[in-house]
Amino acid sequence: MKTHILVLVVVFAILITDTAAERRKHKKYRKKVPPSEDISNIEIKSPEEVPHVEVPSETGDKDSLISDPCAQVYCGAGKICQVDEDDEPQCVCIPECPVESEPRRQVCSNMNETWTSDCAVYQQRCWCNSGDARCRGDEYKHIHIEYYGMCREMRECVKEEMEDFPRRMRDWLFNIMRDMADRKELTPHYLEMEREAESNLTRRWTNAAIWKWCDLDGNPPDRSVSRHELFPIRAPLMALEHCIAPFLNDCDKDDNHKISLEEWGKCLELDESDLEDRCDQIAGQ
Ligand SMILES: *[C@@H]1O[C@H](CO)[C@@H](O)[C@H](O)[C@H]1NC(C)=O
Ligand SMILES: *[C@@H]1O[C@H](CO)[C@@H](O)[C@H](O)[C@H]1NC(C)=O
Ligand SMILES: [Ca+2]
Ligand SMILES: [Ca+2]
Repeated sequence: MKTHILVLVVVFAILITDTAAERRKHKKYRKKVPPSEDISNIEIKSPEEVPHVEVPSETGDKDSLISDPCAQVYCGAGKICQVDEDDEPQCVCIPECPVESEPRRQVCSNMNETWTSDCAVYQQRCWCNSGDARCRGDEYKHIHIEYYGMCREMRECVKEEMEDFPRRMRDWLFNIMRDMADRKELTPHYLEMEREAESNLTRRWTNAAIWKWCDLDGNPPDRSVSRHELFPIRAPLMALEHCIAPFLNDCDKDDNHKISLEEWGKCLELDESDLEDRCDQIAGQ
């Protein structure tokens, strides 16, 4: 969640410098980093998929609050903040998505339709949820990104691949954790867990697994990872790893649409006795 905070801080900084120049134009959405080609480099965050809450943040600069009512408002995916006639901030659907000619920017929706960009998907969802005539149909109220890139025929995950997948996933999680430690992107708490993972082989996979589970459980941090919260690992990996979807579906053994730490440990084939909730309370905010 540190990354989210970081992103917000950056966006905020940009906005403050922006407002002077562009007083009437309040663009608030972030560009997504294009998905990387190599699984070991995939780095994962999805501010866009955060539930569409409109949160006026409490902290911040009084001056910009006066000059720009939108400065404190975070509109969800597919929306931007605009000031209405009464000078009140309003979240409205993004009027225009950037024109994307790059095929890399394409995304495949849950309805197996290719869209030009993630912005276009969230814009469509916003239109449908606000009764806009450009909505293509009721079913688009719940449209979301299934994976990055154009829609394609997904190769089936065969039994042998599935059997090997937990090991590859554990490896991958540890490598991301290590990379983030190298780049000093972990909180002190998780950095310590990473050190422990480096020095104690029995803690290697478990610490990485616990860390990622805590990291995913952000919205809300209720010690269980919902389908929605899985998006940051699911969508970028789908295009590269055709086993990720069946793997994640399998994790939810009791089929309650949430993954507990115990379920997460089981599907990564970790020893239950090594798994304990060690989430960093501070990072989970
Ligand atoms: C999704 O669309 C792609 C490309 O149009 C097609 O090849 C594939 O079979 C479709 N997948 C499903 C599950 O319908
Ligand atoms: C490594 O971790 C295991 C499991 O937590 C623990 O029992 C063991 O004492 C640790 N070994 C060392 C050398 O710290
Ligand atoms: Ca959660
Ligand atoms: Ca479950």
